[in-house]
Amino acid sequence: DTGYELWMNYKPLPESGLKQSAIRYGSHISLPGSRYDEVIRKELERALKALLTVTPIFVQDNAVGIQMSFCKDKGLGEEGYIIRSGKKRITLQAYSDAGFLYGTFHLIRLIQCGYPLEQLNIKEIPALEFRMINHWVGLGGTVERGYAGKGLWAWDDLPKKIEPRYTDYARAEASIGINAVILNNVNADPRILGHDYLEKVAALADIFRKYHIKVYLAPNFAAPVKPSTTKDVGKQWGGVGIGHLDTADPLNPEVQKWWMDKVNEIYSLIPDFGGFLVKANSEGMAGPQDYHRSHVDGANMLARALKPHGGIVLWRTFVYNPEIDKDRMKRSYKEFQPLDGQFDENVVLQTKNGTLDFQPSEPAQPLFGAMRHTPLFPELQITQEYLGRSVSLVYLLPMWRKTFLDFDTYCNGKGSTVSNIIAGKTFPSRMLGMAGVGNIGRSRNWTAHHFAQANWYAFGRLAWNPEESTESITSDWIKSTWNCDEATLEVIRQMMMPTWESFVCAHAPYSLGFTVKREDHYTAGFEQRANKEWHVSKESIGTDRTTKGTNYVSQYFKYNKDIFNSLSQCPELYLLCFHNVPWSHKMKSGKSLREEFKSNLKRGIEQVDVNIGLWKSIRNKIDPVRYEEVLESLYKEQRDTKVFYQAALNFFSQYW
Ligand code: BDP
Repeated sequence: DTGYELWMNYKPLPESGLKQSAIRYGSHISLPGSRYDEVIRKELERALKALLTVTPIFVQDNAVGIQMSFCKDKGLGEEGYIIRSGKKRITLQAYSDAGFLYGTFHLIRLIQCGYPLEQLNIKEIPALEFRMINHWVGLGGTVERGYAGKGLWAWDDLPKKIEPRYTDYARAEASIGINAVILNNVNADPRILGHDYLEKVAALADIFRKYHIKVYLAPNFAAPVKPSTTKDVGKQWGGVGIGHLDTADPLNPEVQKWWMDKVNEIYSLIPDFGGFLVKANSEGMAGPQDYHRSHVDGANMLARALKPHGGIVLWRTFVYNPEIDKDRMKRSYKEFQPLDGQFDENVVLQTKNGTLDFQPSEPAQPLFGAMRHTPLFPELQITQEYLGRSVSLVYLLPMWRKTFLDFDTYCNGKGSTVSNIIAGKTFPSRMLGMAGVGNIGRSRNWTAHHFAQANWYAFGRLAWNPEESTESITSDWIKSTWNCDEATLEVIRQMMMPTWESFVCAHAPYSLGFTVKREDHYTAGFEQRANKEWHVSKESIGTDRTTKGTNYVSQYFKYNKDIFNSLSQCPELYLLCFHNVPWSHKMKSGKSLREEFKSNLKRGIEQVDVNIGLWKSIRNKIDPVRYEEVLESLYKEQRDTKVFYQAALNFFSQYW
């Protein structure tokens, strides 16, 4: 095994009653006559041959086996399905084509993970309609914040050369319910909209369509501008536009026409193109504010070009400006909240889970719950930019749950959790979705660290259902990636579950943001960051964001504002993000902050040590190649964590 198969690692199931019953069902299959029949047939053949050593016979109509057919239950929508079983037959029903694709992968998962098949009564409808992966791939092929090799798309070879890997990629995404991919970096090279690149994009779209995946692009807002006159627009690209205009002002009719024409061109090549993801007026990228226009002007202009074709605009809210706000955590809310209700109906605001910037731990972005008339899609970062790259084993699902999805915003009183809000349960929303910044590259096993596959998997399952239990997502991943052995399951679970917490203790204690070097976001950067990003002295540590400090707390609804504002009530996880705390402060453990901080710094090393021992204990259960590769990753993590620990200790000792 190399890890290439990901969680679709179909291996013969051990002999058992379950296997026998799966064989009975799996021997005869009737397909529904859907757009995805070909893909479904191939997947079932592949899975059942490997899992059950059965070559299924495909029949027209069957009284035994697996039967797929359309049903009239409109409520299932475009992607939902029902799986039911009786003694002789499993029926998979859907109202629309894609339901069969997702239902098939679900059924395979049940067989692969050893669930009993006799009494199935499953109804699945995705909670979110847009389940998206963002690829920060540049046109040169490198992936911004990617740690698994170059980007998947071999731009130079496209559209002529189609790699089999593109299909394998689409299959992997479909298997976890992803239905949208943004192909290029949000720090967008304008050339992505050139006709030559659009043809490459169209070639990928042709493959992804077979798996019910739509493609989107990240355009550069300054694209309409002539290459030569754009020097000041958009620092990141030196203002290299691809158009013929002198301006990208969204209210200029010529600019609007440029985008209309461009969008028409895109749809002539890709009729089901999804839309645009835009990073504007953020970290030097061009945007409407360069022309004294607002985010609304910019987003709506693009939305109007896409509207006739059914496309959408995902406008990012990741903005900060140290020149205006001393506390950069305040900017996004200040800039976007007042615009609620002004965006066109096909505009979504794509918003990072936390307020700062994908730190190991941070409180949820207060915009969630505060914008009732604008759809907000969370942007989670699957790639471990600040969480140990593809070196550290850090399982992100517990973080996504605890710091984000389960966070109760109190926007409609108790129970207004982020997961309820994003699923449209707290107040209605025109569009529901979730985006994840991918951790995938050309590395043989896709994510470099075998365990980083789990974060990709968990994201997909969460995007389908933000309330799916951590327990079932985790055990499904382990069983379908490694094996169904009880000891394997238990040991791997024990390895994964505490990793986020221990990583935070060792790298960003109590949500102290930015502890790594600016250059790499990986090695210890305390000297660089101290008393710039956060305060530290011999007396105290942390940033005062209370009403007496930067007053960031006031962006939260009252309940949370009061809790975060109070030193005694603030969850300790967020203590140093909200408060400047004396080293002598008594923690819940009874220890002083100084003592607890110090002993917590060691938790990173302790966790790796434990994980090495655990991993070795299942040596005979794991295939040799992956066993060795994981062990090697753990040793590298151990070395790097020790170096980080030493740097932290050296730095903080000056203040203790
Ligand atoms: C930061 C990354 C940077 C991204 C930016 C973003 O360091 O590479 O371009 O976020 O999300 O975390 O736009």
